[in-house]
Order: sequence, then C-alpha cells, then structure tokens
Amino acid sequence: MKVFWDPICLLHDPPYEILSGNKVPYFESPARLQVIKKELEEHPSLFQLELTDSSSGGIDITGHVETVHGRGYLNYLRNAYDEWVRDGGSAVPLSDNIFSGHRLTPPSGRAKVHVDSLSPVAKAGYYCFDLSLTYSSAIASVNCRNVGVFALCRPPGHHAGTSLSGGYCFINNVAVAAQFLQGFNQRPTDKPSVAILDVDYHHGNGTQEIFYSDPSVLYVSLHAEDDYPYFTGSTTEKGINDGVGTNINYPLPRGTQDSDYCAALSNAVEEIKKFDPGYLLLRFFVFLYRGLNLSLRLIEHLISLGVDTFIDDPIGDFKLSPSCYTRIGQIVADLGKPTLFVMEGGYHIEMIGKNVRAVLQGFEEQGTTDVRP
Ligand code: OKP
Ligand code: ZN
Repeated sequence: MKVFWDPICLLHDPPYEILSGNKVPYFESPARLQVIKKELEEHPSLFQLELTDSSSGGIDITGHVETVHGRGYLNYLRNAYDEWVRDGGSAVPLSDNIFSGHRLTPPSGRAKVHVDSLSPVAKAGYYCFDLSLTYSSAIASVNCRNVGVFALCRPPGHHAGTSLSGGYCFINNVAVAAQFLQGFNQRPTDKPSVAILDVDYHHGNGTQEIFYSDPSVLYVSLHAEDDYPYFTGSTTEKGINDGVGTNINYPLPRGTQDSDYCAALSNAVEEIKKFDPGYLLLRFFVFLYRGLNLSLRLIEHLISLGVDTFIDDPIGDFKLSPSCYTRIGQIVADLGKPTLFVMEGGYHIEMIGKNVRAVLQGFEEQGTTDVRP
C-alpha cells in the first residue's frame, strides 16, 4: 500500500488546548504523525512511503479546495493569525476554540496576502492543513497498482464544514479528495458517485454538512452518541432535498466494545453496497485489471480513519481492543473496491501507529485474498 505524507504536516504545533476549562497539552500533536510514520516504515514490504512535494508547486489545489470551502472562510484562515497579532493578541498560536469563533470577524473584504510574506506561524497555519497531501494522494491513487492508498496527514478534517472550523479541523481533507475524485473520474454524462465511511470516534459534522444535499456522495458515520461535537450525528439526519437517503449515522453508546462495533460496521458496509448498484460489476473489473496488470483504478470509497475508538484513548470513550483494528480493515476490504484512507483522529501516542497499521494491513491482506481467482 502506498502511503503519502509531507513534513509540512508537522508544522502545526499549538502548545496547549483548553479542555473542560483546563489548560492541557495539545492532543492533536505532530508526534501522532511521526509515530504512525515510524510504524509503517518498519514494515517496508507492506507500506511504501512517499513524500509529496508540495513546496515545489506543480499542482494547484486551490480550485479543488474551493469546491468544498467558501472563499471568505479560506481567506480568513490565511489572514487570521496576522490580524490577531496585529490587533494585540497573544503570539501563541491560536487554538481551535479560538478559531471556532470565526464569525466574530467579517470574513470578506480583506486584502489578499501573499503566503510568502506571512509570519512563520501564519505560514504553518496556511500550509499545515494538508491540502497538497490529500490532493497528491488522490492523484497517485488513481495511478497506483495497489487497491488501497493512505493519506497520512494532519490536522484532521471531518469537523470542518464549508465555512466553519473546529475540533482540530480546518480543511476537510476527505471532502476535498472526494470532490477531486468525482471530477477526475468524470464521464461525459454523469457525475460518478463516491461513498465516505467515517470510523473516527467523533461524528464528522463537517463532512455531513458539506454533502448533506448531494445525492452523489454517500456519507456513513459510526461515532459516539452524546459526545463531541454534541449537536449532530443522530439517525434522524438523513440528508436534505435530492440528498435524502445519502447520509447515514450510526450513533453508538459510550463503552462500545469490539463485537457491537463490528456489527454496526458490517451494517454500514451493507448500506454502502446498496448505494452502489455497480458493485458486483466493478468487483469483477478490479480483478480483471489486476490480472492484466493495468494500473488504472477509480477510487470510489474513502475512509475517514480515526483510531480514537481505542480503549485507552485519552479523549474517546469506546473500548475497542488492538485486534479490532485488523477486523475493521477486513470489513472495509469486503467492499472490494479501491479505497483511499485519510487520517483523522486518534490520540493514544503509544498505540496510534499499531492501530493504524492494523487497519491498513487488515484491508490489504483481506483485499489480496479477495481478488485472487
Ligand atoms: C477531533 B477528531 C471533549 C473535548 C473535545 C475536541 C475533539 C476533537 C476531535 N471534552 N475536543 O474527530 O478526532
Ligand atoms: Zn475523533
């Protein structure tokens, strides 16, 4: 499996966050990415890490990001830190709870700022959203022989809506990738469908909002009921207008363990199969392409991969064991389609690498046996 990462994803490094009124070290740390990277590098026969070269330019991702996020919001993200400091604010990098107050400042009517002229921290604030990484992963994924591709990125994205950031998230990586893949796979007549399966502990309110009225994107989420972000994720949220039926939530109680989780995940996978009438046909072609050693793959499944469902996660309240992550990968592989995994949450530093590897390895090994004649 190809894994794409970029050192710019390490730049975003706030010193602390406020949790229940207490000042605590920032859980969404660069160490998360380092640990996962190290774990995957130790298994070179399974994972091939590739550096995305975002600094040398090449691909302009702005247009793709703008299909998901409002221009005013993006300008705000670019300019917020400078304006904050100029206005006498603390030079300590902004934490997400301050960013979530974005509606306090008018997002439009600002002068364009050249990224090069921004302060180092503001630059980090601009670049570290992993736009290039996810975009490059999407490109690479369609050219790659492997059935699975992993975008090893941070900060996570699934709480970021069209004009809203929160929960460590600023740019919705999986949404940008989904829109990109729809454009890339475009046939003259119809817009291809994609499915996003979100297995992070938290509900992806941002991804849900972005595609809520879009019938071409199925969003399916498993998450903790009554936990952050608190106001979204119920089973009654099914989409709106043309998008009714293409948003499916599986809220699960705190304390959920392996067996209940996997049962819900299997149901979610069945819903994705139902959404896709071409499922059996494509499964055949995946096999055929492999046999013919063709490299073309159309990615239609995206996984928002969070491992904060782990029993010892410091902010999640599920009780999944390490072995459950292999199982999650196997159940996802049962969809039998080329899949892009995009990193979301997971905050237990000692186990985050092993749990992520287990999902990817479970997917890869199951997928391999699956398409063998
Ligand atoms: C991001 B992702 C709970 C505070 C939660 C933000 C959590 C963001 C999670 N008292 N703080 O979905 O992993
Ligand atoms: Zn999460």
